[in-house]
Amino acid sequence: MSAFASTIKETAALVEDALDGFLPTRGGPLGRVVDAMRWGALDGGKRLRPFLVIAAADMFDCPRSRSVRVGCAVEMIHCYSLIHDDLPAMDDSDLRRGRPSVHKKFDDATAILAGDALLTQAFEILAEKETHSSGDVRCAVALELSRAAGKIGMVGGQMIDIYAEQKEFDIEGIEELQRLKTGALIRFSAVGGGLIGEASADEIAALAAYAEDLGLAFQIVDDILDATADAETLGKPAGQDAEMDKATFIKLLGMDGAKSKAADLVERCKSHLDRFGDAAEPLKGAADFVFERKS
Ligand code: GRG
Repeated sequence: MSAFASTIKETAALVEDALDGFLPTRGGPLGRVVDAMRWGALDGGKRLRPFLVIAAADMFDCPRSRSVRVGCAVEMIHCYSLIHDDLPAMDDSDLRRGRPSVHKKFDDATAILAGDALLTQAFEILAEKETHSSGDVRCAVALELSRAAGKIGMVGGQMIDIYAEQKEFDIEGIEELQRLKTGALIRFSAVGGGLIGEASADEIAALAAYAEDLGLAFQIVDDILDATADAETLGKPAGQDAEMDKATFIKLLGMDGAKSKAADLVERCKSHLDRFGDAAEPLKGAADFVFERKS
C-alpha cells in the first residue's frame, strides 16, 4: 500500500469511529431514521473530504479531536447530498457505494428524513463546545460550511444541473456548475481545516486556491471514470458515446483534453501549497490520489 493510501485509511478509521459515536442505534420510530442515517453515512466512501479537513488542520497543529469533528460534519453533509441525489425525484439510483441506496433499503420518506437529519446534525456538531473553545471559531466554520452547502454552493449547483439537462454548456458554464455542485464542499474541507486550526487569512487563501483547483480536477476525473464505465457497458471506445445528453468535461474537451486538463489542475493545485513546505505533503498526496483514483 502507498504511503498516501495508508494515511487516508488511518484518518478514515478515525472518522468512521466518530460518526458511529454520533449516530447511536436505538429502537422505535426514531431508531428507523437513525438506522437510515447509519446506512447512508457509515462503512463506505473514500472519506476524501474529512481527509482534507484533517490534513489541512494538522498543518497548524490542531488537535485531531477538533478536526475529526469538522471532518464528520462535512462528511454528513456529503452523505445527505448522496442520499437525496439518489431519490427517484433526482438521479433515481438504486445503488450507492456498492449497496442499495437509502430509499431502496428503507423508503423515500425515510431517505428524505435521514438526509435532513444528517444535514442538521452537521451543524449541531460544529456548534458544540468540543469542536473549539472559541465561539468565534465555531461560528466561522459553520458559516463557511453553510455557504458551501446551500444555495450559493452545492444546492445551487444541483439546481443548475437539474435544469441544465437540455441546455448547451460551454467550458465556463460547466466549470461554474461544478464549482458549486462538487467544488464547494471540497473547498470547504481545506478551508474548514485551516479555520479550525486558526490559520492566518493568507494561509486560508492558499488553502482555498488549492481546493478550488482540486475540486475541478476531482469532477473532471469523475467524468472520465463515468465515461469509461459507460463505454465498457456499450463496448465502445471511452468518450465516443458517453452520456451525450448531459454536459460533461468529456463532451466539451474530449477524453485526451479532459485528462490533460485534470493533470494540469493537479500540478497547479499543489503549487499553491509550496509555502507550507513538507507539512503540505499529505494535501499534495490527496491531489495525486484524486488524479489516479479508479472509483
Ligand atoms: C441533493 C442537495 C443535493 C445535492 C447533490 C454532489 C451532489 C449534489 C450529487 C452527487 C452526484 C454525483 C455522483 C456527483 C459526482 C461527484 C461526486 C460528488 C461523487 C461522489 O463523491 P465521492 O467520489 O464519493 O467522494 P464517496 O462515496 O467516496 O464519498
